[in-house]
Amino acid sequence: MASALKNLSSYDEQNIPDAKGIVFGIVVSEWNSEITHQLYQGCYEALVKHGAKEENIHVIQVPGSFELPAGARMVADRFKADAVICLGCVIKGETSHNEYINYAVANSLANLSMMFGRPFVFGVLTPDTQEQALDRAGGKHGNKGVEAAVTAIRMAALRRELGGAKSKIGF
Ligand code: DLZ
Repeated sequence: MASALKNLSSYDEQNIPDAKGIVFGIVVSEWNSEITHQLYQGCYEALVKHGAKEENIHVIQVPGSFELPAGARMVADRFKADAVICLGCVIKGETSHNEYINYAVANSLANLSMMFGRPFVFGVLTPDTQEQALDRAGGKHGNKGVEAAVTAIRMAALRRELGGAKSKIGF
């Protein structure tokens, strides 16, 4: 299993594009806030570390992960965000509610990405236990908020690059 082997959030910091000039939206779910606030912290710090301006990072909170896509749409419309990062944590319970939420959020964010032609990043933890969540929110397996930030920067920069005259991208 991949998570047993490494910190899932490690990445080559030298190969991340400059985030200066990119407008970001971050949508944070209030459910399991002790986890999601850690994800947010990691995400925000990673964006700033790679050059994002604080005035270009727009943050809202929504009640639960199910509301992430609607919140993401609002942020995209209101702030003309180049990339929207959605942060949540859905912990498996006794019923299958987690599956309904996770599939709905994943599908909706994929649809938004296609509709808007810009990244709507799935930064939602889907653990079986609180411990697994903590491990991925600044614990031994890193911080998924950082991964989500890096993905948003890379995809927004790719879109920016494709708008230019280059004929080869990523080589
Ligand atoms: C209802 C619910 C449950 C049981 N569990 C979670 C969870 O683990 N993580 C999460 O982000 N949200 C949860 N929610 C709330 C739903 O996402 C949503 O806010 C409500 O169903 C209202 O639409």
